Amino acid sequence: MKEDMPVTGKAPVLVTRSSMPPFEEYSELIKELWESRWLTNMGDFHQRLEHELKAYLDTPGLTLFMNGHMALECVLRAFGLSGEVITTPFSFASTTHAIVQNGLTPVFADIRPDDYTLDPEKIEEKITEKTTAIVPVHVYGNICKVKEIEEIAGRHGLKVIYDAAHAFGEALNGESAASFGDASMFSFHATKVFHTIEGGAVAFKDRTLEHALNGLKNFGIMDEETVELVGGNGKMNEFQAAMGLCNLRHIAQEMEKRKKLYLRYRENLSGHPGIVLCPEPEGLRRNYSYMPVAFKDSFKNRDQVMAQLLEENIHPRKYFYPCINAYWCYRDRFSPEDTPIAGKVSREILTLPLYADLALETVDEICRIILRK
Ligand code: T4K
Repeated sequence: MKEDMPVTGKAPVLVTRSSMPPFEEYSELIKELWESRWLTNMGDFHQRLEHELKAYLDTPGLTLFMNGHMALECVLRAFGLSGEVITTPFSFASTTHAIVQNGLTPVFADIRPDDYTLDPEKIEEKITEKTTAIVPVHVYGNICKVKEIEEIAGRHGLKVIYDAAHAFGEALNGESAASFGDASMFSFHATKVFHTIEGGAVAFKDRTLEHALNGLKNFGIMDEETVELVGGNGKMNEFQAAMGLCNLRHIAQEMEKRKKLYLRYRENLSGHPGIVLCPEPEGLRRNYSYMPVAFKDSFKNRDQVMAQLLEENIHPRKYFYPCINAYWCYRDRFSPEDTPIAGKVSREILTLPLYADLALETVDEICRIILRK
């Protein structure tokens, strides 16, 4: 959706801006498609990208999808889950919608107040005899308390499927974000640090999952005469895969550029009472995809900060407000009061502009506006 732009004469600064590979690189690659006429259905670029991403994400199994949401829907389906799934209300709509679209019941547990991920201490009290899985989110690239979550899951025989939409290329103590739990979904949407225009993937360790995921994304068709299961169409096409192959060549520089901006924000904003930045846990290799900042009323109300920035044609976003359990489409089904920390954070947080070609001076300007009385 395009934001309403105030007329200030200045070019708008949006929350993010897609990075593009050099035009010649992409056009050179897609030239092949005019010759082969093989545009989709797991073509050559699709296979190459799967292969390269397995290496980059250090995962034995990976299946590409047309977008992250479809990847999440399909992996939940592939595990044959039933009943209830414990998840976080502090995320993008996709996380819960994927659970509901599978005919499962989401059960919301509250989040941790510092890194906004699902709080392991709140999970156990939500487990019932109907619970079959936990779907935590590495929100803003903050890696969840994976050890604690997986220990609980192990004790109760639950699957753990991470929504790792924000965690591409991250690692914790040398372990890839793709290696946690039973499976992880990554989003390669145009707004992400690594993108395939639209796109996504499921990473997994158990190779038997590959068969189910490949079936689910292609109508359950296993060969020309065998339709093994009731699947849909979730295939990534060759133009998307080619974009991924190009962008992967530049991912290190992409993150390096973002890191400089991210650190500049931190330098400018840290140490101010009432401005809360995410913790930087030791051993976390970040991808610098988001710049979330929480504002306490003692400093300035979040909506006031937002209004001041909008006046200057700077467009941060309220990722993620409202919480999912307060969505209109889920009215009467859930009680947002059950997750008070998520509710509070969603009212305090703002995601500031961050993308590779943002100027350091613009970061400084954004911070000046924020710090203004
Ligand atoms: N789980 C989580 C935790 C997620 O955050 C997401 C997606 C998913 C699952 C699902 O993955 P996908 O199915 O999307 O792969 C955006 C993205 O569309 C969405 O992918 C992302 N999360 C979410 C956090 O942000 P919107 O509705 O805010 O997008 P939009 O159109 O308002 O764009 C935001 C800004 O991005 C614009 O101000 C400018 C910039 N932009 C946008 C587009 C479309 C570009 O620079 N290029 C573009 O092509 O959802």
